[in-house]
This record gives sequence, structure tokens and C-alpha cells, in this order.
Amino acid sequence: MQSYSAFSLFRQALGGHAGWQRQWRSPQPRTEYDVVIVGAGGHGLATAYYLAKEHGITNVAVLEKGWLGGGNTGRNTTIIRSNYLFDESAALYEHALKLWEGLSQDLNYNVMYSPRGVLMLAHNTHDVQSFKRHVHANRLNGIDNEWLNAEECKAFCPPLNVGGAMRYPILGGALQRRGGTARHDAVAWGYARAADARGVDIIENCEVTGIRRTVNGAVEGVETSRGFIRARKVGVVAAGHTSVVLGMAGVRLPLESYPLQALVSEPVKPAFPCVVMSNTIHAYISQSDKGEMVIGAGTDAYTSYSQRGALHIANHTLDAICELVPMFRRLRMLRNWGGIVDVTPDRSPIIARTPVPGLYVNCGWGTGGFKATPGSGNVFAWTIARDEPHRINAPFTIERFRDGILIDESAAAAVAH
Ligand code: FAD
Ligand code: PYC
Repeated sequence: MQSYSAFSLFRQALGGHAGWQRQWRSPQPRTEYDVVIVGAGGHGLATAYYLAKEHGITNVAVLEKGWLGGGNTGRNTTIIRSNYLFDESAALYEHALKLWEGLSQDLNYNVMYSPRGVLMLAHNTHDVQSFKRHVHANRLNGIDNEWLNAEECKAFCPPLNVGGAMRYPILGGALQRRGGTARHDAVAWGYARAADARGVDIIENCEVTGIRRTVNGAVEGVETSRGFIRARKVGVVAAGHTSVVLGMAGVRLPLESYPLQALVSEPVKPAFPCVVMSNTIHAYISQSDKGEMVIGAGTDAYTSYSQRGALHIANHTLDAICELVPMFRRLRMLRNWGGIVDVTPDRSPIIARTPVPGLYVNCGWGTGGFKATPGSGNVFAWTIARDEPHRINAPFTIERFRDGILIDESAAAAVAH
């Protein structure tokens, strides 16, 4: 819990955090860079940071069509965990979780990583069997995860409706104690400040509108709303719009984009000690440091680029929350919003080279990429710097959809979508 030290909060309050945000100005783009990253979300900023820090590549621009962290990074419910079923995913998300554990120190910026525990509830026999399978698989991979019976769930999270009247009673749950939350805007700003300090240009209001290729087919640079920018290498990390951007270079990807929404309640005193997720009744909840209950819903049933979700999906989620935690029936909701997530056929990401030399892509995180931010940026930077995948992202290719070597976390990830 070192990231909650009174000293670091005090230092941020004095200007280490908001102070840098106030002083920082997005620079004018230069006409040429070694590497251009498209998208200043957490993943794009982390990629730029690790390119500079671990590979010595500092002649880098991160181009953002809106504002820094204004995409899914600033819109998610901040759940962090690494309890994935398959070896490939477990390795990727555990790499990220290990980086989360030291991130505030590494960036010298309090990202408020709070390992308060993620409890995934089981409501029927299938859930029990599936979560126990996760617990065993995770332990084989050296990842913490444990099974709690219903009484142990209640002891860990007292507000839960255990034993009360419920359509789907709580039969137990899988608990990852190292899982938790972090503050999403601090993650974006922490990476941005640290990348900026190493010489990276982060350029807001700069939309990529085209990708230019040489006569040999390699990347030559990007057309933007602020002119052409030449680059030896281009990394696209534009969640929700990846297929649009990659389409500019003639690369087709198996992606669909869906709205995903979340809500927060009015702020209240500390009342909810951990993160709870329920796949079966479809809701997830935690309490932010400001006191709001952070509640996430499911994806809309239809593809769309709209940054808002359907009302009936939010209603359904609130029904589920009131069933899980009856005392929250009296909470008023403060605001809701949506993001656009891009989803692959096997619900696992793509972090890879593309068929176009010098063009790289990081996408397909669907509803679950916030937790991956440090690990994703770290291995994507490696891939761009060395023009070959890191061992951890080697399975997450585009070609797996052609070759049928899928990482099929779709039903196994235990996420409420
Ligand atoms: P983003 O932060 O979306 O960044 C992409 C950026 O690219 C955007 O800023 C966008 O403006 C920019 N861009 C797009 N097109 C262009 C262009 N042509 N030119 C320039 N810039 C462009 N994940 C979890 O692990 N845990 C959770 O609890 C969780 N909850 C979620 C709840 C909601 C409501 C949502 C929407 C998502 C949630 N996620 C969660 C998923 C997570 O937010 C994303 O997977 C992750 O934030 C993706 O980060 P990113 O940096 O790739 O994308
Ligand atoms: O992947 O843990 C997750 C998640 C929670 C909410 C949305 N995604």
C-alpha cells in the first residue's frame, strides 16, 4: 500500500501532480521523428515511456486527436487483476501487475495503485467449477488466487448480500488479493510526464488522417490534421478506432467496436472495501478514493462508435448492484459515460508487427485493457524498438486468426460482459 503514503499525496497536492498538468503545453509537431505513436491513451503513453527508458529511443511523438487520456483510459472502472485462465494471458497480465506494484516509484508519480483485492462471485454450479479451475490454473502459473466460500466472502466484503433473498445466491468467490484499482487519469499523466521528461513530444489535437507508404510498401509517415509527419516507424494504439487507422495503410483487422459504459454514485464515506465482480448477474463495483461507488455495466449489443451506452444496460446493472448490496438502493447516481472498446474474435489483444514494414499495432483489449497498461506498453516498446516481439507478446499476433492458434479467453476471463 506504499502508493498511499501521506508524503506522496502531500507532494502531489503541492504540485507534483496537478502542478505539472497546469504547466504542461502540448508542443508543435516536428516534421520528422524516429517513431510516431498514434493515440495518447495509457497504452500509447506507456509505449513512448518504455521506448525512451528501456531502448534509448527518445525521438518519439505521441499524436492524439483529442486530449491526453480522454479515450478509454480516462473512462474505465480501473480494475486491475491478472487471474486469467490461459498461460499466454496470465503471463501478459502478470507482467503488467508486477509493473503496477512499482509504478508510482518508477514514474515518481502517485498512480494510486491500491491492491485491495478483486473478488469474483460465483452464483451457480458452473461459476463455482469455472472459478475453481481459474484458481488452480493461476496457482500453477505462480499467480495468487484463492477460493472463498460464501461466509468467507461475507467476512472479506461485509456489505455483500450473502444468505439474503437473491435470484442468484452467492455461493462463493475467487479472490485475487493483489488485484485492485489505480487512479486512471494519474496513470495517463504519470506516463506522460515521465515520457516528456525523457524528450518525447506528446501532441494533442492532432488527428492522424492517413498513413503514407513508400514505393516499397514500407511506412513513410502519417498525414495529420496538422500536416505530414515523416517517421521510420509508426505504432497504432487507438482503441475503438484501430481498424479505421490501420485501414489507412490497407491493413484489415478482425475487430468490432462496441460502446461500454460505467456510472458513479454520489460520494459517501468509506463503505466498500474491495472490488467485486459478478459475471452471472452482470455488474462490478468498487469505491473510489473520492468516495463514489464506481459501477461498470456490460457492452451494448450492437457495434457503434458512440461514446455512450444504452439506458437499459445501465438499468440492468443497477438492478444487479442493488441485489448484491441492498444498502446501495438509497444511493443516487451522479453521472455516467461510455467508451468504445475494440474486440477481437478470441477476446484477446493483438500486440504485433503488421504486414506493412515499420507499422505496428496494439489493440483488441476489449473491456479489459486498463489493467494491462504498463505491461502492454512495455512489450509493445520492445516490439517496435527491435522489430520483433517480446517473448510475452509473441502469441498475440494478427496471424493467429488465420492460423487458428487462438487465445480463447472469451468465456474464461470471468469478466461481466
Ligand atoms: P485509449 O485510452 O482509448 O487511447 C486511444 C487514444 O487514441 C484515444 O485517446 C483516442 O482519442 C486516440 N485516437 C483514436 N483515433 C485517433 C487518430 N486517428 N489520431 C490520433 N489519435 C487517435 N479495463 C480494465 O482492465 N479494467 C476495467 O475496470 C475496465 N473498465 C472499463 C470500463 C469502461 C466503461 C470502458 C470503456 C473500458 C474499460 N476497460 C477496463 C478497458 C480499458 O479502458 C481499455 O482497454 C484501455 O483503457 C485501453 O487503453 P488505450 O490506451 O489502448 O486506449
Ligand atoms: O477486465 O477486470 C476487467 C474489467 C472490469 C470491468 C471491465 N473490465
